[in-house]
This record gives sequence, C-alpha cells and structure tokens, in this order.
Amino acid sequence: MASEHSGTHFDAIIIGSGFGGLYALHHLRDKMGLSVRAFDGAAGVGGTWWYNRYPGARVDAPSSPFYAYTFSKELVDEWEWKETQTAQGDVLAYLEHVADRFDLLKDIQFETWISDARYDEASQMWTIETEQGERATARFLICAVGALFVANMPDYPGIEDFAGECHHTGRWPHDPVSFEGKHVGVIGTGSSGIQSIPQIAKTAAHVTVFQRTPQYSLPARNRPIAPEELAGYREDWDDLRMSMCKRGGWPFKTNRRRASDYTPEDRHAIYEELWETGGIHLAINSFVGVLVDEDLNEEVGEFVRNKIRAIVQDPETSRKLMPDYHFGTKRLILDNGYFETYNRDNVSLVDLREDPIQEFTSSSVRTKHGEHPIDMLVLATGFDAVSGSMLKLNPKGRGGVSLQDKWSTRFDNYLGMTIAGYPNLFMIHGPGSPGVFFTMPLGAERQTAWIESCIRHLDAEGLGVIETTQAAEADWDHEINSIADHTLYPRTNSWYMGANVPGKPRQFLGHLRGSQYFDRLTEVAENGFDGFVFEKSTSAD
Ligand code: N01
Repeated sequence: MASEHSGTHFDAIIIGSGFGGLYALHHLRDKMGLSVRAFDGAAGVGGTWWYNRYPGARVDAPSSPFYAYTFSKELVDEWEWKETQTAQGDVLAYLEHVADRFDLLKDIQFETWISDARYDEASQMWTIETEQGERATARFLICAVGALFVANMPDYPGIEDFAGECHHTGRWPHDPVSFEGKHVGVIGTGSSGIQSIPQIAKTAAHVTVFQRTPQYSLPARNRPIAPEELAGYREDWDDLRMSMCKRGGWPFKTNRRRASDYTPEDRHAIYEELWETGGIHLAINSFVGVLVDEDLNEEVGEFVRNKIRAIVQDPETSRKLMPDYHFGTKRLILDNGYFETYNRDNVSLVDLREDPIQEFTSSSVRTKHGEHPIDMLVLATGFDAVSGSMLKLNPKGRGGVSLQDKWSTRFDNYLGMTIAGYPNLFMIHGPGSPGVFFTMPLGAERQTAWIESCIRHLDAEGLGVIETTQAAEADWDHEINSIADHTLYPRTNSWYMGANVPGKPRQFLGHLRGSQYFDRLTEVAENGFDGFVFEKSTSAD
C-alpha cells in the first residue's frame, strides 16, 4: 500500500479530531502506513469534549474505564480513571494524552475550517479547501465530524437584542464563566441543561429554567473509582472488550428477566434497587422490553415520576416537572442532584408549554404570563444531531451534487458510513450507524477497521473507487427503521428522530443493535462488499 505525501496530497484526509478522528489517524497512519492529514476547526483535540466544557459536563453513559479506547492494552493499563462518571476535563485530558502518546499532533492541523470538500471523477480524488484558502487532495475522505456538534440555536423574537452574556453549552467559553450574584436564564433541559443547572445554581443569585419538555433523569451516583476496581478491569480486559463488542458496547451482562414473572410489588422492589444503583440500570437492567412494551414502559415511567414527586417539595414545580413521553425514548439523562435543585430558593421553573416565550428584551425574557429579568442566558438547546455536521461540511460528490441537496428530504446512506454519489468517502458515527447507542470510542475503532478492509480490498484488486448504491441505501434505511419501529423510540419527539430542529426530516438517526451492526460490517467485507460498486483505478491505467 503505497504512501503518498507531497505536502498537499495524502492517501487520506480526516476531518475532526475527537474520538473518531484521532483513532482513524492512528489506525490509517500507524497500522496501515498511509499518509494522512487531519484537520480540525478547534484549537486542540477532543471534538465534543473540546467544546462541551459547561459546568457539570460528564459522560452520560456507563463511563470509566469503558468510555475509552480499547485498542491498546498499554493505554488501558496506564490511564488512571478517577470517577465512575468521568468529568469533561478528564475525558479531554485522556484524549490529549492519547494524541501525545501516539504522536498524532504532528499530523493534525488545528484552527482550520474546511470550507469545501469536492470529489473529482477524473482523478478519483477528493480536494478540500480550508477557510484560509489552502487546498489538499486525498484518495479517501474520512468524516469524523461529530454526532453532536452543530448547535441548535433558538430563534425567539428579540433574542439577538439580549445584552447580557449568552453561552450555548456546546460552545462553552474556555475562560471561566462566573455566575456569582447573577440572574441566569437557562433554556433547555436535556443532558446539558440537567447537568449544568445544579452547578449554576450553587453561585447564581437566581436561576430561571425555561423548560419545553419535562424529562426523565436518573441519579448518576457518581463515585470515585477505586484502584482495585480498575486493576480488576485491567486484568480481565480481553474478556471485557469481547463482551463490549457483543453487548451493545458495554461489558456487563444485562438482566433477561420477564416482567410478567414478577408481581407488581416485586417489580417495584427491583426498580428501587436499580434507582439506588444509579446510572442507566433502571432502563437496561430491570426487565426485558422496557423500551418496547408500552405498559411496562409506563410502569417504569410512573416509578420515576413518583421519585420526582418525592424529591421536589413545591407541588406546582413538581407538577411541571412530570415527564409524559415514553420513558427512555429520549436520550436518558444521568444527573447529580437535578431535581433536588428545585428545592433551592434561588431556582424557579417556567413551563414553556403553559407559558411560552414571546420575546427577549435587552435584560429579560417575556413569556405569555410574565417577565423574567436575567443578566446571563445559557442555551442548553442541543444540536442538529448526527446529520448536522455532515450537512455543515456539505461535501460535493459526483456531478458536483452537494450533500445538502442529496439529503434535503432524507439522510440516505449505507451502513451509516457511505453515501451513493460520494465515492471513497467514509463517515464515522454517521446517521444510520450505532453512534450514541454504542460506546462511541469502541464504535469508532470498529468502523475504522472496516474502512481498512475497504481500502485493502481496493488495493488488492487494483481498484480506485468504492461507492455504495441507492438500492443499498434504500435497503439500509428500511432495515434501521424497522428495528426502531419495533420499539417506542419513534413515538417520541427527540433528537434521535430529528424532531428537535424545526424543519428537519423525521427519520430515526441511529442503529439500535450495535453488536448486530458490527457483525454486519464484517459480513459485508467477507462477502465481497455487497451493496457497493467499484471503479478501476485511473492512476493504474
Ligand atoms: O441537548 P438536547 P443536550 N425552546 O437536545 C430544549 C449528549 N450529551 O445538549 O426536549 C425551548 O438533549 C429541548 O426541548 P425538547 C447526550 O447524548 C452528552 O442537552 O426538544 N427549549 C431540550 O430540553 C445528549 O442527549 C453529554 O422539547 C428548547 C433541550 O433544549 C445530547 O448530547 C453531555 C428549544 C435540548 O436538549 C444532547 O444533549 C451533554 C427552544 N427553541 C449532552 N430548542 C456528555 O456525555 C431546544 N430546546 C458529557
């Protein structure tokens, strides 16, 4: 596999240096010997973890040491995770360590936005152009642009006239933000809002939370991770890794209990135990089918609502906090004292369903029933998730067709990684892949391994181009949506469905069965790449 590198020409260009991009750089460069250049608009590695540095930001899934790379046992052995629910700063420090340890920084160009990425059919090459006007070409374009990157900004009348500090949680300043003595308005109660509100309330004079949808949130029960515990994981690492691959990204066997085998009282005792355990156990470890069986789901949902009722003292506030969608069908949130925060005197809640925002002034939010003076606004309003960052990059494929045109009504792709009309382009954590439904670092490793098998196949056969077909895309769309349609997920307006962004096509954006998905990738490679067409290499002619 020849390595080409002439300063501006590479075998592969990678966009992004978060978990996905960093691993792709290491794998393609160090394991395959390709010439690779990565670009990132940020000033450092980390992707999501570079940007989302709002107070309280932590991993919102089973965390240390499993929300991490698995490819290097040395790395597993040497990194000391501190807590079970890793804080943003510690994830970022880990990624900086990885970049340093594997000598990745020399091949990443930071503070560089890619303003254009265009495929040339004659040369079978991608050309990227940066905002500074530099150009580079490569045979392969790897888009590791992040599933949660493009900020979803509300467009309330007058919001641009607000004169105080305003920060989106996904674009949090690097300099410390002080809430001391301030009246802070927070819009949004997803993971970012629910993680940050208790922290902001500690020092702010007053926090007014503007809530559109009340949320289920489970106690994270974050705790220090003991050295013996970490040592045990290291000892069993190979088995744990295998288990992660088989079990949706997490190593622990989940319970296969059937709810109908238990009395309501026994089920309730199990919910109590799992609530005390914390994390996402209530959702994944109580009974089979919580996200499928409407009655069972309602029972678990009511259990959580009762917990909220028991925690929140003011009955009116408690009423407004009652979630009414199917439990677990929006991203599950793990909190550290969120509902308890409403018992503080300096926190109040506005239910935007009853009292919608009408406009902003320079110093307040006017809702239908009142005016809320604020001197700082925190927008915890989420992201144009999964598809948004690819659309922002907007690569131009065959015939110069832009992705924004191709994806104007549906995010067609095959295997969540390839797009018809966009040869030799690979997405990591793209729409239709397990992404956030799997452990993202491990998912990135396995998707990159599959990219390797594509490249090796091309080189072994003297081929220049691999490209999927529209027929394969249609089949894939059907497959991932029929998996989702077996569950309660599509019934809820969530970012999984694209429902959080006005006008976004409604489509389930992930593959719910991660292990099955990765088996499928292997199968496709072993069966000669079903669903793909190839072109001979023009440079070999
Ligand atoms: O965003 P969200 P997030 N007016 O979309 C509301 C990951 N994450 O940044 O529910 C008023 O979940 C919106 O209301 P609704 C994690 O996977 C990871 O919190 O759409 N409100 C919702 O309440 C997570 O799921 C970590 O009705 C508006 C909130 O804003 C994902 O990122 C930490 C509004 C947005 O919630 C996104 O989480 C944090 C409007 N115009 C997040 N527009 C870690 O692991 C939106 N909302 C560290």
